[in-house]
Amino acid sequence: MARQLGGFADLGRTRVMGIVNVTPDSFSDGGDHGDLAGGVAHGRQLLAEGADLLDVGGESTRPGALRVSEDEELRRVVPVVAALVAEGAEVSVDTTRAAVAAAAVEAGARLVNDVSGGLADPAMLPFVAGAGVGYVAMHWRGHSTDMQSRAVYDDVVAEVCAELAERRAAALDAGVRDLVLDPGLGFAKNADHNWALLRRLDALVALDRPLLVGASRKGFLGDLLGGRPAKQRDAATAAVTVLAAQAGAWAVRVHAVRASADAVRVVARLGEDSR
Ligand code: PMM
Repeated sequence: MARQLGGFADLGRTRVMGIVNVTPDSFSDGGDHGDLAGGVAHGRQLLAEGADLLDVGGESTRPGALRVSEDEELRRVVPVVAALVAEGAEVSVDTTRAAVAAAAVEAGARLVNDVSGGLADPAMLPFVAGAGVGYVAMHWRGHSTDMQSRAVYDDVVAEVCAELAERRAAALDAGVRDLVLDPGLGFAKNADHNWALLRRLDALVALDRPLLVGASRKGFLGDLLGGRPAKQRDAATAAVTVLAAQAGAWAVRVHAVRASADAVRVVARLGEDSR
């Protein structure tokens, strides 16, 4: 099982990636920390809760969200990345733009988290290959403005795996070495699609790259819980973390770190006695 990623220490368990959304319109944090000081303070709090890695993003990808300009994305993301790196954090940048990835890597980010898997910006894969940083390729069928119209599958598990295998080939052909794959829960997927993918995490792990799972506070958990608002979906998120860790995921991407940090330790401890 390809659970480790070059350039990142083997923690002997699934990593917890804490989300630092530096956006005024993020669906789940309502822009509580949409500025530099707020973003940095939030990152610090997530580190204190046990985050292994902080994912800094400046463009909301919630369904229907409008795109922000590259300048605005740079303005939001780069100072927060630089400040958190200066505090010793391991940082990834959540962006589909090569120029933003480049500025964030320059500021010390070690992983590029691209929800488009290299499809949004043709300069992305060559940049990552040249920079020698890690790369997350997520399953994606188009920008958030109209992605839900693309949530059409005959067999969602087979199609997501096949499309991810294409992105894997494109990334490796471009020279990307340290590649993580992600099924992209909620991206051109309805709730049934998300559950089908979570039921078959083994098929995603079988793609033979480290796996990242991002279920945190997503709408399908709210649907399950009778329409509960985003910030009240963290226990369900931690339950998904258990499933992901048991499947051997490299990392989970979450808003509320502590519960998932505890959960990945429970799963790791359980695995120790069965070796
Ligand atoms: N989900 C969101 C944003 N970025 N990145 C990866 N790799 N995987 C995801 O599932 C993912 C992502 C949307 O969630 P947010 O708006 O709460 O950050």
